Amino acid sequence: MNLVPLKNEGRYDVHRVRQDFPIFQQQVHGQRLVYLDSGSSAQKPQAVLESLKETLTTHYANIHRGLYEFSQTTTTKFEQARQKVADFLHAPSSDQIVFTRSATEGLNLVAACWGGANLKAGDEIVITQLEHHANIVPWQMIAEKTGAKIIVAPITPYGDVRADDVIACFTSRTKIVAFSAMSNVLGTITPVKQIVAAAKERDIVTVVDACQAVMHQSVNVQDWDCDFLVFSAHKLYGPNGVGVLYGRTDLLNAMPPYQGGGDMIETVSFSGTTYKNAPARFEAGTPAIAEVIALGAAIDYVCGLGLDAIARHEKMIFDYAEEKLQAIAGLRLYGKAPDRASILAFTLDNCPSSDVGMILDQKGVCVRVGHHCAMPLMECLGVTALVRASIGLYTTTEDIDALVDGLHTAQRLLG
Ligand code: ALA
Repeated sequence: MNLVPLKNEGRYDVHRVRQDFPIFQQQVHGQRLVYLDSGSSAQKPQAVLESLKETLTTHYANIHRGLYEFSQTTTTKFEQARQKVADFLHAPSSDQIVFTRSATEGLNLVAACWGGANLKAGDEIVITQLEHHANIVPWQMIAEKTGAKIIVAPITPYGDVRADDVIACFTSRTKIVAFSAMSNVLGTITPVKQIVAAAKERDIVTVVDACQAVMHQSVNVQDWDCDFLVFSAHKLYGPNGVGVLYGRTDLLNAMPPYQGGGDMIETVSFSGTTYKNAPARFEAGTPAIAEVIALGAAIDYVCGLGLDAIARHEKMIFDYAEEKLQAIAGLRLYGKAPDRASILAFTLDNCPSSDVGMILDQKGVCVRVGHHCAMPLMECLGVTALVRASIGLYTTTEDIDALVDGLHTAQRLLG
């Protein structure tokens, strides 16, 4: 990750930032809320809640369909949100931004539409060993339909994805490579540019899962030069029910639609239907209107804080957490890739991870426990479950201290 070296100059006032998140006014089991599960879904700032309320209470109407003022206003705000997403990703055009139901739907869309139209028996799809199920299962489904094969690039024992190991999987039959820019389990940051550059030389289409990356680093699709990229709004401090698919214009417009319905057609008759170009081509039906507009508000919010300032803050918290966790006897941290961020996964010797999670909950500490939607990675690490603490822009050193305190309690009760 390209960051300005950490200097904690006090410009990022996390305690003030936390006041933007109403949820932190609450207690859990009579304890201060310690939210260390942002990798699963991030909390929402007031600006996002207000945006939802504003759309729904002051000008709500369906979009792209009404000539009346409310519909025009809502349509304008919806399309402004699309432009904000395009600017956020440094996409050349907002026409390359497709709103889906989730990042998962975006990956399914690419697998079904691009894969369905372009893959044939014997073709190869390259993924890596640390993918989330959402970047494994859609490829398995299209491989089954088309006769294509999945090739899995290995990770190192440190949980690192080396570009050379992915590139070594490329053959004359490789048609597409799909990989995560940042692991949701180990925090590993992958060498996106190197993998994409090598794929381009071989005419291999590239798909980047940026669900975790997007909340911790600046993402530039032109710099990465990827063909497709997905992320979800709810991890970027935005609402649920909205995913973003970025795609190369020529690829998007050559793909068949994902679903049929309103808004994606040019003309419909019983003798045949013609389709609009992207993004409408892939946006059949009424979308999550207020939620898309609120994603725009979430982007304004994180950009207002500053992506570099957030990343520097999170790095400070990550370093603090790593040092504190490493000092706990019997705690085993997973993932030692040289480039990683914001996520710490671990086990406690002789303490079942689910029990650890329940004890932490009693202390008001929210973490995710289990396979983290990455069973093949778990198998490769030789574990069935990990405890995962994930850091957000509101995480404090007090949160980490509470986690450490809870882990000592778990050891006392379970060990
Ligand atoms: N993908 C989310 C996670 O890692 C749900 O927790």
